[in-house]
Amino acid sequence: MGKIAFVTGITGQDGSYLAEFLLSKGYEVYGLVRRLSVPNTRNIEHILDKITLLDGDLTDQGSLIAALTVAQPDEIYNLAAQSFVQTSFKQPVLTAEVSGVGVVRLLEAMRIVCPDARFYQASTSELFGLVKEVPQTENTPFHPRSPYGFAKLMGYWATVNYRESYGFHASNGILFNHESPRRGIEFVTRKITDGVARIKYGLANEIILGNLDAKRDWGYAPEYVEAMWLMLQQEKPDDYVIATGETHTIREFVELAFEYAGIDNWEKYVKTDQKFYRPAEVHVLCGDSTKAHRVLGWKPKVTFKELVRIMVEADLERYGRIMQS
Ligand code: NAP
Ligand code: G4F
Repeated sequence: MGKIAFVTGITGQDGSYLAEFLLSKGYEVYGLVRRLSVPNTRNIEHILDKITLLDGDLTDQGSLIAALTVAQPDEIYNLAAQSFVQTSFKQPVLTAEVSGVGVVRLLEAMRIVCPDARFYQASTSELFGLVKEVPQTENTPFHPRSPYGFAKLMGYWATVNYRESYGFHASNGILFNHESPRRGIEFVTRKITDGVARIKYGLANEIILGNLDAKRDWGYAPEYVEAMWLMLQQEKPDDYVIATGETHTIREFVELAFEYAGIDNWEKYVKTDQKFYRPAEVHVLCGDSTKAHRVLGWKPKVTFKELVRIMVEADLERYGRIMQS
């Protein structure tokens, strides 16, 4: 019989790719979804008949216990979060409730319902924040720079503590930025590729951004969800950095995106506005995933240039279809 997986955040970028991946491995997949006034199942529309959705919210303890009781999973992937750093400055308490205390609620539900399941926590390179060294490894000290960062710090340590206190098979994936055509439109990469496609089709004449000098280590999301699964296949739980080891500025991403869309003089179209700057910036992220390569056999394949091309082409195609209809 196939294994059973329970995925929170299944409607998001990573949750949807992970669900596809687990189905391809023969898993029975349950996904936690919260009630929204307008349902948001766009990313999982194509697999809705193959998965089971359960109602619940990371802010509601009882719903997590009830969902796990129904699913009885072998593996739990906690991908749900208030995941947008900019919003976390405006809604710090909500972010702490969902992305921090929410992890504790899910671990408690697991302790009550299925303590022998394996647990994955979606930790983040935002933990490194004001970085103490470049590149960052599993041993680099943390210094989060946002409510999102300090909420995720709680989730990270909750995961380590349930492992140490109760012998849980609980692992943290410290994932650096990873993108795809399913990336939310408010994140900088997708905002750029969506904006470039609009400009190409004459639907817009500018993109307004914030800090173009920040540097990120950007990988391709479908490859990163495989690393999550690999962590839970190990005999022992542990924490792993997942990254490409390359870092690029937002400006470089912009330049390439315009180039792939065949639009010259990107400076003509890109403006900046203070409202997209953050009260505290994470200036540079660059990860060293040597441990993941050594233990999990995981290595990224899609390069920075390929990633930009994939995202630009997807948005051009999408607007092409809209314009034809
Ligand atoms: P995403 O696209 O923003 O998806 C977030 C998911 O969380 C959505 O399914 C959302 O549901 C759900 N969610 C939000 N609040 C919730 C709540 N109160 N209860 C239950 N579900 C809730 O994020 P992603 O990019 O896939 O990232 C997945 C996880 O990895 C997140 O935890 C993120 O913080 C972390 N992470 C991401 C990256 C990255 O570069 N993508 C890097 C490191 C870590 P709705 O559809 O209902 O909004
Ligand atoms: O795309 P971003 O919003 O992603 P950020 O803040 O790095 O967070 C993402 O990656 C984390 C992993 O490191 C995840 F944990 C987190 O959940 C999320 O997925 O911003 C990237 C950079 C920042 O330095 C920001 O200041 O782009 C800069 N930026 C410049 N102009 C902008 C913009 N960011 C956004 N969102 N919008 C802009 O107009």
